[in-house]
Amino acid sequence: LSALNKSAPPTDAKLDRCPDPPPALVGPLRIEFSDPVSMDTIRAENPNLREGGRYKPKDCIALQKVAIIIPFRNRDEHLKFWLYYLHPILQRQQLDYGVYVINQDGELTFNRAKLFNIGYVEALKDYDYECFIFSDVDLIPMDDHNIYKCSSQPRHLSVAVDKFGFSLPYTQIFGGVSALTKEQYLHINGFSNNYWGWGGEDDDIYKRLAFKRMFISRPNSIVGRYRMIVHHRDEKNEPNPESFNNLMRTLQTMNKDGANSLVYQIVRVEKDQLYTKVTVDVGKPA
Ligand code: UPG
Repeated sequence: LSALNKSAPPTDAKLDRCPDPPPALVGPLRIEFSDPVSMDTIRAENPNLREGGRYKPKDCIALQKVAIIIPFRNRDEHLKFWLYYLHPILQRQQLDYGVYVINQDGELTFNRAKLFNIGYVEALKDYDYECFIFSDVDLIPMDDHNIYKCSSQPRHLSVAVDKFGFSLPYTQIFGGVSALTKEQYLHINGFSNNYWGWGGEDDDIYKRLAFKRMFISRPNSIVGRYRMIVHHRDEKNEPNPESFNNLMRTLQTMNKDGANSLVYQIVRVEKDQLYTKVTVDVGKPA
């Protein structure tokens, strides 16, 4: 038994926690979208990833276990840039992380917030994640000091997007890229399942947080710079005509519309070296 013990690889228990801040960060990054990247290149450049887009540092225990949830449909070119830029950043940040692409099946109206709820549930089937980053597929951070982890308050990471002149369009904004711990997410009953089409679902999340007396933490507007990949409005993601009415009723509906009322069907789960893709049927507006 003692001989066996000697030859056993070191267990996590013998490792120290990773340093904070992570020592390998480089600061401002050059982000551009002119040359397409191939999946094979990205796989080759990230040999330390495990199946499903998983990583954890070898020499220390990560400060947090983080699931990154990306709502998705028909944005393969954007996803490639996201994977190309984010995987190296997340590894330098020494996170214990997994990437979950939640792909809405079919051609019916898109539902971003419901896809986030599904991502939360599906990621927890894999691992005991404690922090959830909810990220659009087309937003790339321009500084690796913008750490993809959670804070004691809900955190909004995409504070200075190039499309908005590198400044915050309004102070309550919580769309783009944001981070909630498991506790913060459950405290607001997750997100609404009832925002179909573009707009409003992110403001509904903000209202839920505010009603629960939480406030938004943010990096400064230098560290929080982002590039958005230029795109047109997608088909079947037209502005939601109900969003204003829904937003008037968040306080009345949030306890019964959210994590506790989520219904969906899994169509397929694919594990790639770079991500876990869960294709789901989210249904359609009632
Ligand atoms: N998405 C798809 N396929 C679609 C539609 C949307 O993958 O057909 C995903 C994708 O991740 C995208 C995100 O949904 O990044 C948001 O949709 P998009 O049309 O890109 O919205 P934008 O106007 O660029 O985004 C801003 C915010 C976003 C918020 C949205 C509506 O960045 O977080 O959800 O406005 O309020």
